[in-house]
Amino acid sequence: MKAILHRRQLLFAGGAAVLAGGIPARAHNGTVHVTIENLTFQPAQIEVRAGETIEWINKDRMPHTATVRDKWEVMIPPGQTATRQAEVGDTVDYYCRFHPNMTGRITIVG
Ligand SMILES: [Cu+2]
Repeated sequence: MKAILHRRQLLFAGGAAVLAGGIPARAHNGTVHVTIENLTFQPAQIEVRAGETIEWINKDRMPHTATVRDKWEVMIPPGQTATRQAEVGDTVDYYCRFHPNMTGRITIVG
C-alpha cells in the first residue's frame, strides 16, 4: 500500500513539473513538490506562501539534503520524501550538502 501511494506522488510531481514550464512552481492544495532526479532539483525555483508545505521527492539512489547554511537542513533519503513548512522571511537559496552543485531557490510570496 505504501509503495502505491509513493508511486502516485511521483507521478503527480512529474505532471506538476511539466505544467510549471519555465516559471517558478506555485503550491497546489498547500503543498509544492520538488522532485530530485539525476542530482537536480526540479523545479529549481519555487514560490510558496508562509504556512504552506514544501515536499522534496528524492528519486535518486543516494541521499540528498536541502540545506540553507546556518539556518536549516532537510535530509531526503534515497527513494523517500521529506517536507518543510515555509516560514515568513524564508526566501532562501539552498543546496545539497553532499552535492553543492545542486541548488534551488525558495521565494515566499504574499
Ligand atoms: Cu545531493
